[in-house]
Amino acid sequence: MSKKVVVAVVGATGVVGREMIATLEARDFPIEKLVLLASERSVGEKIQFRGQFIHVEVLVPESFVGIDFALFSAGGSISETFAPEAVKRGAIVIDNTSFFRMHPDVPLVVPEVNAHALKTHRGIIANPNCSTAQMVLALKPIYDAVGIERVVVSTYQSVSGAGKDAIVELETQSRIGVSGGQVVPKIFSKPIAFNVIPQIDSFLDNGYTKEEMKMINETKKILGDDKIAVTATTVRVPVFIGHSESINIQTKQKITAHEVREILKKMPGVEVMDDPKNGVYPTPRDAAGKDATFIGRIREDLSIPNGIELWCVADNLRKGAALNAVQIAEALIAL
Ligand code: NAP
Ligand code: 3JM
Repeated sequence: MSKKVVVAVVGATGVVGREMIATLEARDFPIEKLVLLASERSVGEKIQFRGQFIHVEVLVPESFVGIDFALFSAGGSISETFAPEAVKRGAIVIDNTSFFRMHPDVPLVVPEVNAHALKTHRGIIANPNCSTAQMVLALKPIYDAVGIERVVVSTYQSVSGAGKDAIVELETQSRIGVSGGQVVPKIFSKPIAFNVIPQIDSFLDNGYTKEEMKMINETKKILGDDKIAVTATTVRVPVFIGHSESINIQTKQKITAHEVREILKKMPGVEVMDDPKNGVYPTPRDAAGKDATFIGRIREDLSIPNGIELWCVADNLRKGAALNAVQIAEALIAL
């Protein structure tokens, strides 16, 4: 990486945006200049990067003049309006929202899995949903080894996946909850403290939520195989950072738990934590603040001939969002 680039973070004051800034710094991304963009609400805010405070600017189309990479995480409607404006001005957009993910001209990329898809980009590259990103890391080596017929996933997703206001909601409701008061939900449809909510994003006519359909459709696109049957139930749990997933995989050919453990150990981005009798399996507290996707509880499904069960945990703000976006930018520079 010899050339230095100009980077804009759109949604810089959000939880994903702040994690992006920290990730760019931690990975020593070759930045010449960093531009921080958000709404009018953030005018006057300053965010530290490499020991200096950078003023947050209001997002306008002209913000993208002279930008090489624009990392978007300010919601789908902002990406819809401003990503084309950025591309028009010569920037490459790495979009964290669901807006462009299923567009046929937009590569949807987890670099360890399908970096090859980057070659066909036309200015916009999509970052998958947080729950998809960690799951495809677990699926890819199994898919390559023995093929996958069907995946059944249930998620246990932390509140940080719903943004900064959601983090405050869990904090507030937890305090009120222990003191016996009544809580009024705002961000989530029901109280989240001391509760579990089987709804992430809105419901569709088929009975699934949008989040569930994101996991189903994005998994097929990233693995490049429409024939894999995928079903998902996505659930919000009172955890601040770290999404967990119970993943059941029906493979085309038989594979043992031992073999799965061995191929996952070799998968870049994955760390196997699997010695349950000695208390070794990943939890969100193990994954928060880490780059790896952690996998444990690997076992053969007793109910079918070719089935594998596993438990997959990652920091949703890192591999689920900021880290994957920065890895995409790094892969583009290396192309
Ligand atoms: P957040 O903490 O609520 O932050 C939202 C960010 O968007 C803030 O910086 C906010 O700026 C900015 N924003 C909102 N409206 C804006 C506007 N009209 N103009 C300019 N900036 C605006 O949310 P988050 O968790 O960081 O998530 C942000 C987005 O990233 C989500 O909406 C989602 O699409 C995407 N996301 C993706 C993943 C993934 O898995 N890839 C995970 C989580 C989120 P102000 O502070 O000025 O309001
Ligand atoms: C994660 O458009 C919006 O309001 C954002 C909704 C959202 C998304 C999304 O659909 O882009 C919130 C949290 C995601 C995501 O990564 O899919």
